[in-house]
Amino acid sequence: MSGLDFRQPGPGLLESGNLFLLSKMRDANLYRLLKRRFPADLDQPCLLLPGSDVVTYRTLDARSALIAHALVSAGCVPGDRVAAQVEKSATAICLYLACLRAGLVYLPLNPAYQQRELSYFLGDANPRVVICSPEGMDSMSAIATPAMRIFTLDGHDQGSLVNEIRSCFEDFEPVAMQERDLAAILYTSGTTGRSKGAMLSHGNLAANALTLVENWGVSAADVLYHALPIFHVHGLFVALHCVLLSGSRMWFCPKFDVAQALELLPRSSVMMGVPTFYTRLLANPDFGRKHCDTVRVFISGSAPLLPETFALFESRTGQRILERYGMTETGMNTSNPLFGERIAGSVGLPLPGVAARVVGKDGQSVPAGEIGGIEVKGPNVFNGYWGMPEKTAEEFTADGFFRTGDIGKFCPNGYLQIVGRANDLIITGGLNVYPKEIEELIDALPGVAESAVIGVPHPDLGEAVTAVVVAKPGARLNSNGIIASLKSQLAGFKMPRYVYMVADLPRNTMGKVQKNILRQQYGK
Ligand code: MLC
Ligand code: AMP
Repeated sequence: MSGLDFRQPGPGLLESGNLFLLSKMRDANLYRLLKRRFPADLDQPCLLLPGSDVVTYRTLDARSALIAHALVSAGCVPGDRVAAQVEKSATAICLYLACLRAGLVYLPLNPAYQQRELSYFLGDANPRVVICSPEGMDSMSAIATPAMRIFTLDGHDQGSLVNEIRSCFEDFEPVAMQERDLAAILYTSGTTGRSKGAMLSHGNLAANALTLVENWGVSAADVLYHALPIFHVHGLFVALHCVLLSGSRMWFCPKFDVAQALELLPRSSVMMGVPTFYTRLLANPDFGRKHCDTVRVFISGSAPLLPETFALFESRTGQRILERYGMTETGMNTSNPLFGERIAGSVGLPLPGVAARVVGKDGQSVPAGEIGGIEVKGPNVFNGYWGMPEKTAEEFTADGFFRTGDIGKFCPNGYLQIVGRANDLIITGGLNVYPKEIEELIDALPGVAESAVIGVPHPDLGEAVTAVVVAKPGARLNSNGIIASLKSQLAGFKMPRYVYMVADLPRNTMGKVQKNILRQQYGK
């Protein structure tokens, strides 16, 4: 690999009109599209596992076929959901590809979720098959229904799922899909405390992936540094699809680790990360140009990248981070350009095929410079929320735009800037947390009168979950006790990092808690 010049941008992989061709394709199964873009020589590596092995395109193709057969043998038929709460591994990627091939709906779940959280997802999505870690088997069996088959898979490609596939065939003809047929359901936290399953179709994923490969010039010469989790849009769709669609390869790392990043970046050409990846790199005094010489583009998203981080990164490395904006429901919507000005604090221009507008309270577009709600429309925008037709209808305008819940403005040069969010969403280390879910759990603890959960600025995570709690008269409560009581009920990333006990919460004349005052008070 050392002979490759990674800095050369790849040629545009799409001729204009390809999206039109995509819409005319009789079979919209995403796997069929991906496979067509695999290298002609299937023995080319796709996943580079640091310190050990490589996984070739041929292996991905064969292993995903085997798993597809196993899932079908387990009783899955097209449209069935397959839930996976598994560590990041090559087999987990094959499992996702197997679902695409068999027309099954992939439902990835954060391994940090606790039984209470999982129980909701299984109840809501009613998967036909559930795959969990061997350690999670007992807990999963306790909440699964008798109709659900459970398999195990660990982070080292072992488990009952792997045992199940040994006797099957190494080919599997992708099931014919329409563009609107579901490929995946990804749960996003909801303002009411109830998570919503975003239904993403084969057409949504294909359209967004084709656009990104072209826009970011991803080519077979690229090597992506992949340290993101694979249960979210960023790591599973944006990063993986860019690699598979360009026939390139990636360092496939279990998680983000600065020491490993310093070792692998000089052998990479693209990095995709949440802002915490960048602040952690910058916190290492050794990090600098020598680690970035081969990298042609650093991409950031999922949470706001502070202009200070952008500037510091440029002064240390000479590279201007390319920030883009997306969400679970839409995939990627806007991006700073590969060629042209990348502006700090801006999420760039609408991607080709994506219409974005900023609207005022009356729903009408506002002129550049004015702040309003961001709405988007395009082939990337999801089908709706699983089992929630009313909620889906509420989030779309009459002319088909999706209300993102983000607040922003267009600058006169056409670049979009995000200035806030319409709701109380907290983004911590690129993961979303809605306060309501945590407030409900805290309020249910004995001795708690009420609580308010807010995000406060945090140098590493962007925002840190913070709880402000009022005890009932006479109750003896302390922050450690509250944290201990929440631990078994909440995924670690949702746990409050700080808990403050107060006599009462600030309220406005309507009686509503003034979270802005709390943010000012505790955000220092
Ligand atoms: C882990 N922890 C977190 C956390 N991640 N706490 C707050 N916020 C987070 N994001 C907690 C754990 O519970 C644990 O707590 C402790 O931190 C150490 O856990 P860890 O697993 O070792 O953490 P670490 O490896 O440091 O992970 C931090 C991270 C990771 C920021 C590198 O969370 C990450 O990779 N985030 C990326 C998320 C992502 O891909 N988002 C994309 C969403 S898609 P304790 O108490 O047990 O010690 C999207 C659309 C778009 O938004 O536009 O892309
Ligand atoms: P998720 O629901 O996890 O997909 O998170 C989507 C949300 O992340 C968006 O609605 C935005 O609020 C936020 N987000 C994603 N990318 C950016 C970005 N570049 N800048 C600011 N916020 C972002």
